[in-house]
Amino acid sequence: MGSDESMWTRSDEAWGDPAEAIRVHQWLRGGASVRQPPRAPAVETAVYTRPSVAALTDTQKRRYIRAFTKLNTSGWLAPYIEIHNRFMMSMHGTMPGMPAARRRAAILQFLPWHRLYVLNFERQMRSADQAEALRLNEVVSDDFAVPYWPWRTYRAFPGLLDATMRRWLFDFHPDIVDSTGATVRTVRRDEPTILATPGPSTLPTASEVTNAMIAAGNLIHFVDPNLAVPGGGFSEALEWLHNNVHIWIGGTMAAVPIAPSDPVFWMHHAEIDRIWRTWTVMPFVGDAALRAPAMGGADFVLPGLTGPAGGAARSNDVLDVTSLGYDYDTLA
Ligand SMILES: [Cu+2]
Repeated sequence: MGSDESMWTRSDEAWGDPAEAIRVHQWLRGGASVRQPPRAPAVETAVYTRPSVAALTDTQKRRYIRAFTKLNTSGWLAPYIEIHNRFMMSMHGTMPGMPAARRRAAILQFLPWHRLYVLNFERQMRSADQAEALRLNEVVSDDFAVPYWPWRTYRAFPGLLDATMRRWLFDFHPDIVDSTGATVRTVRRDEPTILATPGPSTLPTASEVTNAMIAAGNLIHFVDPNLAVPGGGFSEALEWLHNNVHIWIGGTMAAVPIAPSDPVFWMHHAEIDRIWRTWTVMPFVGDAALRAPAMGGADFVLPGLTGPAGGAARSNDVLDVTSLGYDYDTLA
């Protein structure tokens, strides 16, 4: 995996070749039909709390590995990876060479699309967690939620700063299978870089995130009104910072079509989602439209995903996390 158009680029890199991006997009559009991920339960009555990776117990660490392994080996992870590959030009506004005409829609899709994506994954992981507990005659509470990796403060790969089981995730390099059960890759990372931190790093800082949220005491527009400056709106600025985390991990995480193969992907995206959630409740006065931009209206469909109540998914359906059945232990 190394073709440039599918690698995440850093926020300080130039845009790629538009013709190449269009070619990739067309190829994806014409590619093999994607298996729909199994539908998540339609209604959640509980609100699940996503914890920080810094607060995980050893038991929770083992349960994450176990559920991820179960999801992968049963072939249920494969459709998630495939969907991210297939629609990557629809829901990442910073893809190299994004055609100008598609850019605004892709920027608008980035946060809502990944919110629902992580939520569907989380529900599958919860089922896998319960299935494994049942198989092994264990009693565990039905409380699984994807942990978030707060890389602004936890400035290391998840686990490496912990007192116990420090390498629980670092030493986990699953062999990812496709929907037929054939192994298609082993998850890889740039381990020398990861182990060298603290040091020169593309991991975004807290002040970079703050700058993406607020300028001169006001919330930044969700999307820059005229799209003049790449990274000028909240969502796009956050997306660029998110790219830098992918690049810091390297290997599988740095390649857009396969990045969800790495179990750390989901913790990273939970943190991105938590930043969005935080931004929407920040106590700033101002234009409500800043926080809740036109998401293209009720028909703004999130491609490839099943909606929270089944059927097609729309951006407007995912703006309120508590109605989706989850929240975070802390907002920041
Ligand atoms: Cu993505």
